[in-house]
Amino acid sequence: MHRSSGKSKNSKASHAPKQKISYEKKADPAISEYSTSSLNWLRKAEFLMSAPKLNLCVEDTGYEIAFAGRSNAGKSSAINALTNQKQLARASKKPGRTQMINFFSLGNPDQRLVDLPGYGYAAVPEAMKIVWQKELENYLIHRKSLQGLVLLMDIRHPLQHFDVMMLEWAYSRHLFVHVLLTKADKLNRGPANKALLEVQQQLKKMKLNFSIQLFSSLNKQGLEELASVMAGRLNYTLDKTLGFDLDAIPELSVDDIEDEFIDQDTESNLNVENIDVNKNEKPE
Ligand SMILES: Nc1nc2c(ncn2[C@@H]2O[C@H](COP(=O)(O)OP(=O)(O)OP(=O)(O)O)[C@@H](O)[C@H]2O)c(=O)[nH]1
Ligand SMILES: [Mg+2]
Repeated sequence: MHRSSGKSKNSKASHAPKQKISYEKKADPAISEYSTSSLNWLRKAEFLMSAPKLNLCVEDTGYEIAFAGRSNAGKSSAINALTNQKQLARASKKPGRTQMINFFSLGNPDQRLVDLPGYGYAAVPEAMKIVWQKELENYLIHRKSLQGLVLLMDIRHPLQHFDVMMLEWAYSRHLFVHVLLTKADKLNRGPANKALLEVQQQLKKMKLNFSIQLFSSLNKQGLEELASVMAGRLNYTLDKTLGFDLDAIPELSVDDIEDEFIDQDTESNLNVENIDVNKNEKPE
């Protein structure tokens, strides 16, 4: 509701011709039709299989996009938010939850999302870590259907050593990367935008011209943007026969938030390399 201007009836303004002013933000109809339709399509996601190693993965045909990032960055939660399914990918506040390469089909086995185990988590036994990292590396190097990566970084600790390695490696392999600064809900809007700008500038300095956005699985910030990127990269074409109402996605209840998003933020037990905690972080 808009407040009255407080001007008297006799002021000049009251004699001016009345203009109807719309305060509604105008969305770009082309973008929003594609992104809402993409979200609709992503909701068809179904679990295909989990593989402990490359030669046990689903057939290497079609297109797939893998969600990569440090342990606990929010990869599994992002897949669940994107597909609007609470437990499609297994998220957990315990770091190191995802230990296999998990495949999800999108209404067609030749269009897939992949949830990868996280890297940089030092609290798993060394021998196990070496096996995981080796399998992850094998997958990333040899998988022909891999189109690119969604690289997730906690907005409060972006561009850690392994992230930079991953970005440079993807660039050298001509894979696209779409960067998500996750858990954006942990910062207020100003500091979140500042962090986005800073990471953008650092990527530019490294001559890594990748797309980047803010994201929160908790409040679904950035969902439409991510859906459009995924759909575009997986060759999804708009199906005008499907209607989709973004408002029909159920809001998370307080209970859901408590169950799914009690992020212990595990800096203390994560034992990852040089975490740089942002001073602007919201209080827990
Ligand atoms: N506040 C907040 N918490 C989040 C968000 N996304 C994920 N979390 C929490 O962060 C923790 C880790 O989330 P996961 O999705 O399991 O992270 P992951 O990257 O898949 O972790 P690994 O499988 O160990 O590699 C969980 O406690 C989530 O509830 C978010 O957008 N906001
Ligand atoms: Mg996971």
